[in-house]
Amino acid sequence: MQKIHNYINGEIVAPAAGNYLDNVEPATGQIYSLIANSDEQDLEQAVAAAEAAKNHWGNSSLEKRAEILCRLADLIDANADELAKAEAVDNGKAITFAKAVDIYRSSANIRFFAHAATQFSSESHAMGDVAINYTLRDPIGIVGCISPWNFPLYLFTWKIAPALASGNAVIAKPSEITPMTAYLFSKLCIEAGLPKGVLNILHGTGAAIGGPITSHPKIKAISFTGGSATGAHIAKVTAGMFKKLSLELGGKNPTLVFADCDFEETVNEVVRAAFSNQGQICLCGSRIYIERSIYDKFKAAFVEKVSQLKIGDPLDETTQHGATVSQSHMDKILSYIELAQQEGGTILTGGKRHLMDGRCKKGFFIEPTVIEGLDNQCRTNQEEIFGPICTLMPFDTEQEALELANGTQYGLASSVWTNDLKRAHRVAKQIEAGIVWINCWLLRDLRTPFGGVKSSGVGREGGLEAMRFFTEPKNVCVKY
Ligand code: TXE
Repeated sequence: MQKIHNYINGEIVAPAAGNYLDNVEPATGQIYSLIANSDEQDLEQAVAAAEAAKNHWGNSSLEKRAEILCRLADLIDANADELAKAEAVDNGKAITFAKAVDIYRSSANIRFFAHAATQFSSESHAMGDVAINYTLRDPIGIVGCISPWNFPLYLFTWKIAPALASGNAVIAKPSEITPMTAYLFSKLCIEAGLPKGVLNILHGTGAAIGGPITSHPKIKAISFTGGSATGAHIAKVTAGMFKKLSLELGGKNPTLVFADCDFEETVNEVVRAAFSNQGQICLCGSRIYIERSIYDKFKAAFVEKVSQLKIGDPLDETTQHGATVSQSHMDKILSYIELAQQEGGTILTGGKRHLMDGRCKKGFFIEPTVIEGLDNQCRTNQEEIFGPICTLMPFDTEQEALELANGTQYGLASSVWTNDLKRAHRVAKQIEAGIVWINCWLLRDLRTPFGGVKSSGVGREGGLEAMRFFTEPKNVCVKY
């Protein structure tokens, strides 16, 4: 059976202790590869390699770094079909989605930050004719990047690209649930001529290798995307070590539909916002608030559209809705459907595990599920489910819509659907979220700040925010 190995000091290597985890294909429920379950020994090797590589890489010319990173981006594009298939097998997502979103964005991330590095500049502050301050922004040294399973290569590259482009040596850990494309990517790093030790990829569980990465004294910054509970744990572990921390955590994102929206377009996009990637996107709009005067009309059109989503084998090009990522995640989502009914919710469509024939008969498929009749305070509307479930709720006034939208511990993303320009700006200003989309969803410009407020995280990724996170500012004051 294929083994997924680490990438340390420019080479693909087996884990020192020889421990492996099973890797399951979500669409079939079958083990199809084995994953290195790394530990401290592997980490020490990776840190030693990063230590040896960091100064040379950090002092190399921006053009050189950008050239290597662009070569890596080109290699992702050249291998897009293979990578998309690997992502669909490993994660359960539809292959057309994997290609159009995951793999497309992975190379875009790397190319974007390769160019960002060549354009990055630091500040200067003149003090009249007394002095001039200038700020140096040097690489931090060795940084850790820990990524989740919902966008395996996309979020992995979203972190390592700015870390590398700004001159750091990186220890990266992809999710143990979806390690395959990071493994394939390590081979592309060798092909692209990335210098040894500049990037080290360690596979394994959060407990076995994620924890040791976050607490290692030589790793000076941690960029993490994952669950809020894990983020809180990492914040605690790293607090006393004064590491730089960027945490992109969960969401329970509101979608506000006003009666004056473009109806058809809104229905289509709100379906996409709720169910893309089987609802397993931290940005998905899972609480949908609809102005009462169009509630029934919107509900009917929305439910019809959702019930038409084609569930199928992720490798089938016509599939729109693939498998959820694991048995345990599927069980968690199904338990929330049960809970929603106990809390008084009515299922309008979906509500069950979807059973298939043939290759996928043991797959982890869940029907796209729409629920109404719940209040805002119930657990279904407060907790991040991270699956193909959304709730519909009516509202009467803009003020009420805002109170409902802001009524959770999360504050990552939101979308507002209206043709009233003044209202759009007014609501955007008052929503407690790091990201507000007006009449769109997941329209991304990689230069913009990305991240959340409240329990959705600390810090921002994207553009200059990421370049600043991965560099250490030092002010130099020169008296004339
Ligand atoms: O995330 P974890 P899980 C949410 C979603 C999901 C829940 C749990 O609600 O149901 O989180 O998912 C590594 N020290 N999101 O369990 O555990 C882990 O190995 C260091 C939202 O998969 O947070 C993986 O690489 N690292 C989300 C990464 O952290 C640790 C995307 C994320 O895993 C660690 C995914 C530790 N102690 C889930 N424990 C989003 N914001 O997009 C685990 N890890």
